[in-house]
Amino acid sequence: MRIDIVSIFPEYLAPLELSLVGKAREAGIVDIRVHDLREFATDKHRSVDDTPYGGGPGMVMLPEPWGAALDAIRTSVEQPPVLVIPSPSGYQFDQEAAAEVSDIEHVVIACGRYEGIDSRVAEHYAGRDDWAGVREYSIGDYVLAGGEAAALAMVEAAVRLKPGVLGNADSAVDDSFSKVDGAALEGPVFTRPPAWRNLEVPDVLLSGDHARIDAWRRQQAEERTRARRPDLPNP
Ligand code: JEB
Repeated sequence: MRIDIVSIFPEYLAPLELSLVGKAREAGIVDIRVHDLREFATDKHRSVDDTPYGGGPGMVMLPEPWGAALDAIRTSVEQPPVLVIPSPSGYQFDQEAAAEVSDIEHVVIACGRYEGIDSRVAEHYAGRDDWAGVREYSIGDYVLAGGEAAALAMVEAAVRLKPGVLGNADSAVDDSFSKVDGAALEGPVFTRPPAWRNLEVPDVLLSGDHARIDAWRRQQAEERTRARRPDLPNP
């Protein structure tokens, strides 16, 4: 899988060299390339933004540098990529979306700043038959200052689903939000020591009675889901 990320703050994407995603890159499972949008600005001041038509606060990203950057990436590959645009007004980037993105051979992520990217960029690439579509996604109902933090979240959520990335091949499908086992949150987890600062691990987990342990875990997960996320399915 290949992921190109375009941003005016390419250093913001440095954490993609670390931990799980960094190891997946070293293993050749994912090829991630970060590009500086400003290198595609052509005027004397390397401008990437201008005032919004119709008035209002802030600035909007110019379509020309985005067109130049995205066309250059497209020219460097044979197959049509999917364009992903993080946006506070996007479709929800949930576990299902992460699984879909993890199955795409080439994803290009366009990280905006200011008030976002001129809307014609998404419209243009959605209508081109040498691109495989445009997906605008939001990672949650809060407002970020740009698309980079969202891109980090999306890449990590997608890459960890790739075969060979997790040590345990089964653990990715067993998580909270996986549609495999209903959609309940996971319950509390514990490790050694059995008592820490006057807090004890629940006896049932030390009992060795796996039927009782499974029943307890299911009940804890359902209780937590009811309390914290009444919007989620809970069998
Ligand atoms: C993503 C972004 C901005 C109005 C418009 C733009 C580019 N869940 C999310 N919250 N915010 C973003 C996001 C995602 N995904 C997000 C891209 C951009 C925010 N902004 C700032 C703020 N208000 C610019």
